[in-house]
Formats: sequence, structure tokens, C-alpha cells
Amino acid sequence: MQVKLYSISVSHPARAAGLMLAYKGIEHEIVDIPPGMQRVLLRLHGFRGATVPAIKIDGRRVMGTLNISRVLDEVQAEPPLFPADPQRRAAVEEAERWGEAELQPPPRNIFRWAVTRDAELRRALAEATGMPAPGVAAKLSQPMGWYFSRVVSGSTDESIRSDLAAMPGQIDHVDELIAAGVIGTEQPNAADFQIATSLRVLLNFPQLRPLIEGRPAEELAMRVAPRFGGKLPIKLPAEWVPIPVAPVSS
Ligand SMILES: N[C@@H](CCC(=O)N[C@@H](CS)C(=O)NCC(=O)O)C(=O)O
Repeated sequence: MQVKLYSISVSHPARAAGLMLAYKGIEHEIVDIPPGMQRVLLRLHGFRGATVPAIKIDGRRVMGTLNISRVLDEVQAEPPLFPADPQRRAAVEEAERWGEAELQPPPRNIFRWAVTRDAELRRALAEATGMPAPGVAAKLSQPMGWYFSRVVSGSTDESIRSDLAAMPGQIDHVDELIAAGVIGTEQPNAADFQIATSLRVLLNFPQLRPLIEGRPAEELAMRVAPRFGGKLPIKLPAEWVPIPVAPVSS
């Protein structure tokens, strides 16, 4: 099997796809796309959409984490990413859908919002992704950051505040899914990869880390995606950041 993963090093859904390939032991080549270039480069590689992750498996093109998890089970059944039992499968599919639709966007929205406002962060990102002349890249990437934040993600100060306000409830939901045994079991499933990679990015944001630290959600993120970048000095207005509350035990 010939597999190529089109990825951006800082993209959490792309990391989810890479981890699912690795879990199945499927050898693959990584095509590392510079941040912001995915729209152009994916078209050049024959994809119709504009987002990473995208994969080519023996010439077949598949885009998006939800499609990728299913196709990986189709081309190689073991180890499975979805349980065989229909009821358990439905629960995992619902958790994966929730992870993709609800938990995946906030870290991306917050990251893009911060990038448009913070030259130091853009420079740190240019250095981390190995761009030549990071100082120049930091200046040039501001309009591109604005485009992705405002036009693609539709982010405003209000939407970022509302992403942040929803976060404690989302982390509670992750802990509930773990307690119910839908995710967080010994054998990771598609929802584990989807959810853990989003949590892992949030753990890299110093102001948001305390919302997850010490909780089952943190254990999941660190077990499923132990290595994923480092501390990202994203600065959010302190009054926007939710105060961590210990979850009520039932
Ligand atoms: N939700 C989809 C899309 C992922 C996505 O939005 N990827 C971002 C990088 S984290 C991207 O490539 N965005 C480019 C764009 O929206 O133009 C998935 O799970 O595959």
C-alpha cells in the first residue's frame, strides 16, 4: 500500500490522521505543507477541498478526519478504529462527530485569532515551522493570518469569547465520555484520536492548560498524543479565560 499524508505540522486534525495511520502500523510518507499554503498545494496535488489532513492511498484521494478514519478501517481492518458492536460503534461515531464539529474548531479559532494580533507569536511559529527569515515571515504572514481568522474561521472577539465560555462544558463532556467508556479505553478508537489531539493543543496554551490539567481529559490527551509541539505563548485577555472549576463527582 502506498500512502501519503498531506499535513501541516501544527494542525491537530492532521496529527489525528497521522496517529491513526501509526496506530494501524501503516507506513506513510508525510507531505509537510507550510501553514497557509494548503489551499493552493492540495489543489496542485489533485484534491478538490482545501483542508488538511488529506491522504492518498494507492492513488485514491481522501480528505477530512471523519472520512480518513473510515477509509483506514476499510483498507486495513486491524486494529480497528470503530468497535464491531453496533451500539458501541454508534456511541464512538457520535463522540467522533462531536469532537470534529464542536471541540476541533476552538483551538484553531483561538490560534488564528492570536496570530493576527501578535507579531511575537507569528515569529515563534515561523521559527517552529522552519520558515526561512522568520522575522520577515512574521511580518508577511499577518494579512494571511487575518484572512484565515476573519474570513475562513469567521472569528471575532465575541466568537472567541463564546468559544472560551463553552470550554469548561466541553471538557466536562470529554470526562463524561471517558467515564462512560466511549473513549479513553485501552484500545484507542477514532473518537479518541479526534478528541485527544484537540485537547493536546489546548494543553499547549498556557492560560487554558489549567482547565484540563489533573483531569481524565489530560491523561487521555497525553497518552494518545504524547508529543505535539510545545508551549505556545498565546495571550488572551485574562477576563475572557474561564476559571477552572473542579468537576462535580456523581
Ligand atoms: N474538520 C476537518 C477540517 C480540518 C481543518 O479545518 N484543517 C485546517 C488546519 S487545522 C485547514 O487546513 N484549514 C484550511 C482552510 O480552512 O482553508 C477535518 O477534521 O479534517
